[in-house]
Amino acid sequence: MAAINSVADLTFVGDVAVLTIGSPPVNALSAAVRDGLRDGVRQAVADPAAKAVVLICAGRTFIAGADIAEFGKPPKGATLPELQGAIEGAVKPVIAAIHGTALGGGFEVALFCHYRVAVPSAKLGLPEIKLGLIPGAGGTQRLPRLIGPEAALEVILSGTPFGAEQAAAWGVVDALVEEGDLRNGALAFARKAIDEDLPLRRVRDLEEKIAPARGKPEIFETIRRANARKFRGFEAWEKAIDAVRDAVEKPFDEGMARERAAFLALLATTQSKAQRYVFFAERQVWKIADVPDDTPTLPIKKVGVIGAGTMGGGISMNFLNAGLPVTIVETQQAALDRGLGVIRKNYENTAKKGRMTAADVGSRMGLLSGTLDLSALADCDLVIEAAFEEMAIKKEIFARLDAIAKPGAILASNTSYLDIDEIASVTKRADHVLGMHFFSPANVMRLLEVVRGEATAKPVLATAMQIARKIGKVAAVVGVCHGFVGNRMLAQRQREAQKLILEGAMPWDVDRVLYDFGMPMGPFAMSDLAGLDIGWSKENTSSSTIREILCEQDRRGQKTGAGFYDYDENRNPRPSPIVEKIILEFAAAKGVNRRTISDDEILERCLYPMINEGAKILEEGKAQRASDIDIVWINGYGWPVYRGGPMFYGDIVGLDKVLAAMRGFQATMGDGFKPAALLERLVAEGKGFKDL
Ligand code: 3H9
Repeated sequence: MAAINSVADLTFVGDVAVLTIGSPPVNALSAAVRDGLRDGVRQAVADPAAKAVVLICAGRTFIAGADIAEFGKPPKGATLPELQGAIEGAVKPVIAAIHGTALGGGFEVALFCHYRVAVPSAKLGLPEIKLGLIPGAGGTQRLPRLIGPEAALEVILSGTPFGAEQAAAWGVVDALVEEGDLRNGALAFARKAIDEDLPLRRVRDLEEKIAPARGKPEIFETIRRANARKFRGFEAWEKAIDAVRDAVEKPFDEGMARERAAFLALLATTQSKAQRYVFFAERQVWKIADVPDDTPTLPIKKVGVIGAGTMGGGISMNFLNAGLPVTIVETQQAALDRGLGVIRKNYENTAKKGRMTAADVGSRMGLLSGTLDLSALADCDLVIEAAFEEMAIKKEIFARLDAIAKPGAILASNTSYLDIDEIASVTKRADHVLGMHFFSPANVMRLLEVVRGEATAKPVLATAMQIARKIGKVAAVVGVCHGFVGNRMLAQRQREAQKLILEGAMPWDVDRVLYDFGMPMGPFAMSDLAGLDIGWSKENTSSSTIREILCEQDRRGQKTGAGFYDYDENRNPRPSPIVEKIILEFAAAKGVNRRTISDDEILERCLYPMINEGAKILEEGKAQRASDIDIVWINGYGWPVYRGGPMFYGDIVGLDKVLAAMRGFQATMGDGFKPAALLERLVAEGKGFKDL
């Protein structure tokens, strides 16, 4: 075995040279890997003893892409064109041997090769779009030549990997080899290439799959139209379509040059920077400073859920989907029946859409049981309480639960606001109590806030994180405070939104500004969807807010056909003259002198107080890192990923600008806008949240 460099080795098996890349954890295409590939292939090709070259990776995967951490830094090492020249231009067959995930630049390197073999479990794909990029090493030019432009754009625009079997069916992979025996399978293929004198098949030269699309711009127009909604606000996707159209219409080298230029331009955008930041943030969020990865966890084999309402039902579905038995407890038979019925209906609807089989519905429902008897939870390892949001009720439940649940069972509350420590105080196992705050609809939304109580034991916290991963959530550890991270910051935005419509804006103005910013909907559309009557009652209403007045007029949101907006029978919102009148009269009665409010002010008033609150959350230690807060907002509230989250956005705007605006608001509107000490400090030091 000869070392090419620190990550590449060249060995011989008879007349086949085997170039092995070993750069854990995922063999990303760093400068060292690029050097090793270029020099290794060159050396093998120059060696008269080699008749073919196998390119294979050590560890868990083939090259999983460019090294994302290298982006934006000065270029080092072999360039991709050099690498491409060495491999594609080799005068001996080069065969990629693929296991794990051949993604992005890794897949593109495999496409430089003359042949590809893979084990059936391997996955291939071009996920660059998820980083706000397009493939930059020929992916947009070579893949269409193998599978046609439409299928290539499906791969590129979805960013979702496809399996080796599909790859083989498409001819992207030339042979599937036995699972666990990749090296021998690849050697056998090399043997065949040598013995049968297989031609050096260069993907760049293939014509058959792209020729039929030539001179048919409508193909790309259709794809553009079909994707416009999904990609609202994103920049990269149209560049991907352009690049694939170039693959069809332009000579290969010109298409390559244009792809490269588009890739580099996207690399410099704030969007891509934000999406790459989120990539690492999503991985960081799992790490808890004082809870090492090897902290023991508790086995969770059976789950109890208290409450069969919307939340309890959604929460239960997560565990059923992961194959864990769930017992739901309710206080009334009717409520229990309704809750179980909704879960079944949800599954049946999924089955109707073809996303699940009838057998799947049966097996999931088979894991579910319902009861009115709390003591049925005695053998559960984890119980999640999703009862009414009132401290007295929660305390009563936890006291009873503590007496029933087996020793060592974890007791979690799905509270959105309440003090977990106070809830834990009524139990004799405060160390086994924490918050697991799901977001509605709980079976769909990816976010889970794991609320760490004063006394929560480390293995309990580690177990909650582990189970969150198992049910496919993104979990962020947060501290005990009113509304935790997400709702605490949301409250800032909601308060300002309400004030803005008194001062001069209309609900649809505020919503439009936030929608255009990239949020899925604005605060008033969101209120209408959730229902304006949450926490409202006919008995206690006093016309003291616009929301109360709307409820009094039975404008309680979408469900009553009217709220801040009027709705047609398809639930399409329209600005409401009635609401406009209500707002104007209410403002007049309050003596408010309405004024014109600019879109900029709406945005700043809604977002800067959130950023400021995020800074307070950080200084109080209620979140571990600014990027955790961003993960909460992206996964729980639909903050556009291309804006990186509120804290990232604060850094992009400039914290000095945020601070100056907060000071201005404070001077005119009071201490609700008092800047966080952390914000003051960071600005004084010329730093951003990224430097914490
Ligand atoms: C590209 O290729 C552009 C080209 O077209 C053009 C070039 C000119 N770089 O996810 P995991 C780290 S764009 C740097 O926990 P898993 C990751 O941060 C790239 N680091 O493991 C983590 O570090 P830590 C296109 C990377 O088994 C550790 O590896 N490629 C990269 O759940 C383990 O990762 C992609 O977008 C990277 N490319 O999943 C693929 N990848 O332990 C991105 C991973 O310190 N990667 N790390 O937290 C993935 O999708 C998943 O990591 C993968 C493994 C499926 C590979």
